Amino acid sequence: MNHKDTFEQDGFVAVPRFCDAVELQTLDVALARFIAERVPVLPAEHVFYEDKSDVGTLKQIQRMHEHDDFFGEFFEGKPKRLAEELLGEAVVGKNLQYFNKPPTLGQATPPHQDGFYFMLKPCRALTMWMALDIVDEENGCVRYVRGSHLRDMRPHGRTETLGFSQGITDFGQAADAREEVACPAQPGDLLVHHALTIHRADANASPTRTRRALGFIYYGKSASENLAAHEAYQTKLTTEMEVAGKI
Ligand SMILES: O=C(O)CCC(=O)C(=O)O
Repeated sequence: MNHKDTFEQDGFVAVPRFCDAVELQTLDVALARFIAERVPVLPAEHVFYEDKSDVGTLKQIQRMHEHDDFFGEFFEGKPKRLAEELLGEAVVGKNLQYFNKPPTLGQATPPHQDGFYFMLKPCRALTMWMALDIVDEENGCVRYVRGSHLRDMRPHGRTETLGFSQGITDFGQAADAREEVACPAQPGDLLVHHALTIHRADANASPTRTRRALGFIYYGKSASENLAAHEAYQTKLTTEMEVAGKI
């Protein structure tokens, strides 16, 4: 089956070796530079730490494409072309994110559907997730519920997880367990999921290994955003995170 057919049938597709060793090396250098030079001056709501008093616990960076030309150009390049092929329409790049789960500290990613955060009609969007480290069951690989994008949006509620503020409140139904697929990945391997596909990840149980990845979000041109609701939610969330001392 080609990537588009697998994506449409399962709601996710794995693309091994999407980036080769040379591209990964370039991305790693750019990422190290970004963390050293840009992160210290980014708005607090774009950078999350497991422990904000310890810069070694960096767990998420938002909107990297807006803050750096290298990542801006990468975002408009080959991941975007693949997004257009998989969605079958022109797309708009919305977010380039960095994810890490530091050893022993990296928290679980609650089960969720990205579309719940995106607030789109129709819900035509996808997320790509590319491993920068070896990612397996021990350090918290991504897990998808196969075929869940063909069913409805599930109810979500507030979580305490910084960076993943909403989780499915009735997760754990028989089909969730039966259809869940763990997706270990090597550096450079790409996973792509539909915005309605349920996914989650365990905490990083490794005492030594990081679990770093880049995320790319693209919306189909046919999807309309409820911008007012989205901005209102982001503002409320930022206030809550500040009050809780998390950012
Ligand atoms: O890195 C993770 O654990 C999950 C990332 C994720 O949920 C996403 O990119 O939509």
